[in-house]
Amino acid sequence: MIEHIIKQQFISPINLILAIIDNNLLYFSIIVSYTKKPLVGIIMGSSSDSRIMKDAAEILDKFKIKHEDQIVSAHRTPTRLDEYAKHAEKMGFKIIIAGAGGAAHLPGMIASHTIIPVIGVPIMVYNDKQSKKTDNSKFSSFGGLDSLLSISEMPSGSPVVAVGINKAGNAGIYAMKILANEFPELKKKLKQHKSDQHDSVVKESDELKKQGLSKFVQKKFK
Ligand code: RP5
Repeated sequence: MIEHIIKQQFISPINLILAIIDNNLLYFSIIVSYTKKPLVGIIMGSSSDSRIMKDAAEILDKFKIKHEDQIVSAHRTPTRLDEYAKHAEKMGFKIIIAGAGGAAHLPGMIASHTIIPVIGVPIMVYNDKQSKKTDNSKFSSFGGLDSLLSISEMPSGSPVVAVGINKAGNAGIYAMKILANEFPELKKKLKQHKSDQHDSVVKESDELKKQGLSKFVQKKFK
């Protein structure tokens, strides 16, 4: 059993001692290891995507899952994309979350270079980096549908899963669900997350019932 723990890639001496103290050695080593190395690679096609993609990072941070974040553009840095896929495999990422807007080829192209599962985040382009641009030019012409279809309509044999437009937070939760198959402690946290969601909806419903619909809306959305 201890040999198994030593073989775990990122266990530090102190964690090993702690694990030896613990009766359930394997279980403890698993808890420790998922907090020690990046298991998820987050990439995005442009810095303009970062304000959306941070939602994925925040969820992973909340559950103490390490991630590595980079900008990789399928169109503007094609060789870097190839290198990134190799890097992701070398790092041992279990999942890649890839966000892109417009002609969103990043998730699909990364998936074509690696067997690591890719979760695509379609982004409604919002680029206000150049102040001279008019308001219209800040947004993609198709409101994110362009990215959603670019990501989801992959050819047979080369799948990428897609979350909703701008729903990077959901990509983070989905990544955790995949990781939970390997890390039992995450399963517990996800169950707690589900139960918290339930409680918060019931709480709001109680308030709505008590105040009446009209007052509830006035108060909540003033
Ligand atoms: C895509 O083009 C990026 O993912 C981004 O959403 C979109 C616009 O890029 P910028 O013009 O904002 O750099 O490749």
